[in-house]
Amino acid sequence: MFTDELGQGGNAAGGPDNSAGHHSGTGESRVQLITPGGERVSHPQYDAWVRDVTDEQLGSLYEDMVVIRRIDTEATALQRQGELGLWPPLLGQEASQVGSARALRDDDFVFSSYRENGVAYCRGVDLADILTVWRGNASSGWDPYTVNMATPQIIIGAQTLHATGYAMGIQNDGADSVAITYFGDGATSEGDVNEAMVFAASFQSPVIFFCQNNHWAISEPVRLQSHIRIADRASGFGIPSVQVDGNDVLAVMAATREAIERARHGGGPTFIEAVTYRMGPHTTADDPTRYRDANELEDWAAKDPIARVKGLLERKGLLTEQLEAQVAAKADAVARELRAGCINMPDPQPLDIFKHVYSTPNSWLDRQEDHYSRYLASFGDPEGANSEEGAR
Ligand SMILES: Cc1ncc(C[n+]2csc(CCOP(=O)(O)OP(=O)(O)O)c2C)c(N)n1
Ligand SMILES: [Mg+2]
Repeated sequence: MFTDELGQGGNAAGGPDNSAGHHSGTGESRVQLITPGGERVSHPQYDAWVRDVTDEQLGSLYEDMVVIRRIDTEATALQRQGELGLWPPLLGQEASQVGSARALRDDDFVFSSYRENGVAYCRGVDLADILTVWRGNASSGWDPYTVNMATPQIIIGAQTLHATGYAMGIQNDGADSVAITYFGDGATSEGDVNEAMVFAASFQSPVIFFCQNNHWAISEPVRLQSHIRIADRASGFGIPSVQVDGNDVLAVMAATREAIERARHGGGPTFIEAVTYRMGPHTTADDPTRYRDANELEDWAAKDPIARVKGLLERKGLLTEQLEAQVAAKADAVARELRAGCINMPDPQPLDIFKHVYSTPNSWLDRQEDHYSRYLASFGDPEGANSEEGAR
């Protein structure tokens, strides 16, 4: 087992709350390369996977994380201002998303849940397209093949099956790309995720199971879902696994690169548990103060993923005024673009609901469209706004 090879000496990400009451069956350590205080600590196995990361690239990872946090803040504000129906914040999970997404090649394919808006940014998804669904303007936000990332899955865990199927396709094609699927701690209790792991292990498919253990599945704490570390669940399927400090962008990158390399060279699937924390509500419709302790939030604020990279840059003398200004300018520009893209998004027309249902003509759907269009016309809208012409 891969987990058995993990060194015992590495320090866990933080205080005892990190395990959220888990009873670790194996006592394996959590991979960490940057401490919460911003100190780079060496790791016998994982240092090698990020040795090539230059100072400039470290600055760029920092920029990504700041920008992603800004996207999240801006989208939350847009929801509060009535411009979005709902938003699922990723606050606190920036390192997990950036560290893993930046380890991918363009021809790798991502299958995510609704919370990986930071991954979408890294894949190059158009900013407004990230918001389309949350504004209620369309059933999905972008063409998956332009960025090699499927549109977010709301059905918990279903995307792990899609990723595994895609990975089996990669094998059939004889290609060396990989599929990566993102899901939460709660999703690991779903049948879909377990079935996906059975198939991935049986066929040794090139898929990475990337679990962001953010400690909560809405109001359900992770300790109720699993009495062992989530990473240890994978061994029951014969899938090598690793638990990393999910608030440590370098540790996440190192573990993801290792898993990708294994998958590219016929080594099959890997399960990564990135231990992080959902600092905000489940969605903007949720009030976490009703079910969780404020102390928990305070403990995790001390392990903030952005603060620790900033700390590392500072220790290395890389946190210059120029870098700070450049990062702030980028975050401002992205926030402006996101807001403008949201507010200027054309409203969908009633008949648009029939678009993108089938890729080929479908007589059954055409008939419904015809009925609906005649129904709309029956209102005799004088400006034609609801007529078929007006709708197109
Ligand atoms: C199959 C299914 N069951 C239930 C839900 C309702 N639901 C939405 S989010 C969620 C919790 C998911 O928690 P987790 O997997 O930890 O992901 P997180 O939201 O923490 O990122 C649930 C139960 C759903 N969307 N799909
Ligand atoms: Mg969760």
